[in-house]
Amino acid sequence: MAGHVAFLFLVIFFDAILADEGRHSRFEYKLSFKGPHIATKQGAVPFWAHYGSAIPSDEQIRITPSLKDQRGGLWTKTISSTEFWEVEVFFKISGRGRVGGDGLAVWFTETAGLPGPVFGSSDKWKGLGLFFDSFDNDGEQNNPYVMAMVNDGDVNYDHFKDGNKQQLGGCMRDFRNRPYPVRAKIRYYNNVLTVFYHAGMTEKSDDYELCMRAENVKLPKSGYFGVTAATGGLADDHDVLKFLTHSLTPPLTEEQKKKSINEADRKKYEEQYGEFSSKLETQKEEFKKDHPDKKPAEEKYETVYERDVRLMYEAQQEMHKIMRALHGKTGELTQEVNNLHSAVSKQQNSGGSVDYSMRQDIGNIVSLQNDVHRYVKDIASRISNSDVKKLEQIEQNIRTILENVGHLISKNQDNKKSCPSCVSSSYFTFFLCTQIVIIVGYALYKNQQDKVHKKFY
Ligand SMILES: [Ca+2]
Ligand SMILES: [Ca+2]
Repeated sequence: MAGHVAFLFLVIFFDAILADEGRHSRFEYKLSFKGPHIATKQGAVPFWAHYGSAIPSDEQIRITPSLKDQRGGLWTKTISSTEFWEVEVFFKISGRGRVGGDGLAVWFTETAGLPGPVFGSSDKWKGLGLFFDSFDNDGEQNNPYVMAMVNDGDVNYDHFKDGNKQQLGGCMRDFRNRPYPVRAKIRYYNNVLTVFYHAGMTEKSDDYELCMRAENVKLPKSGYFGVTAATGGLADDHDVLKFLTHSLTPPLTEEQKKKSINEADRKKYEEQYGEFSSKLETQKEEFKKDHPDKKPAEEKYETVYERDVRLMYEAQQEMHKIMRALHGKTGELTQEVNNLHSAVSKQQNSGGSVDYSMRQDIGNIVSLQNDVHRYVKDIASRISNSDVKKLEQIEQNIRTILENVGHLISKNQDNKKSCPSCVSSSYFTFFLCTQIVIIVGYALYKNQQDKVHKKFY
């Protein structure tokens, strides 16, 4: 007996060393669930599919209620392609009777199980089943019992003998009606299968004890995790509160270790990420159910923040474009006006008849052009002032320019014969109109940008 105990301690000791020094573990959120908010409003568990009597709720999934002949189950939708892994399951089996039934099973199988006779799942599975068998079918007074069984897909579970000749290993523990959730930690690493058991008498995470250990175990390299339960003539509530899966890979090299962030932080972030993903998935499913005709939110909508940033960016881009165009066009316009002016002066010097009022008009246009230019510069340099007054002034100037241009054009046409070197009136009008459009456009964008600025600050 003492030797046996010593052996157990040795096993636990070496396992602890392995846990500390060896494996690299990664949380797999698509193969896990935990509360709060396990279920969506419609009663689905993100990344998991359930069947039979299973009813997901906020904090747990009731795989069977304490009613006769119930079967229920919950399986991952995603296939796990990691060869080695560790699963921690938190559950409660409770019933009013001194004896309960039938029990609960945790699975890792090549294909997801269907409703069936083995603790709520199909027989002849390919992979591992860990059974929490409440009812003593063979009358050996060795139940409740925790038992691991590996099946290659050909064997029928011997329900009437509690599979006692089929087990890979196990331990006799009473897991019914415990004050806290009972836990099982199943580790499959380098073809060694280890099951640790937490009796649910405390909430301490380190109260695990070794239940069974087997070497040279061959499980499918990829498969589905599941948890199922069944009741018979006797019935218990079978509730699962958490299912946490980690993939296990060989330890990191020194170089990989240097690159990776602190292990504890990483685990924490992974689990947080898993929770967020799960929550997001829940919300997406709820949204889909509530709005069956609409596309997923992220395709169609942007957040308020994203929209504001986009508006600001677009407004600034447009402003830059307009400012560049304005700059270029103002230069061209000034050049044209100067040309016109010099043409008129030339004509005057050469003794040609010059309409005095026409020159006055041109002088007016130049002065107004300068006014407009000044206002634009002023607006550009001041962000917070109200632009309404200035816009009105600009508008007034533009009207005056248009009137003057009208006069100029008619006079220019009258003088066309005596002024062959003058700039064509339509060309000149084009430049003026372009400038007007640019100024108005700029002013509008300026206002828009101010609004966006005010929203932020
Ligand atoms: Ca049994
Ligand atoms: Ca038995």
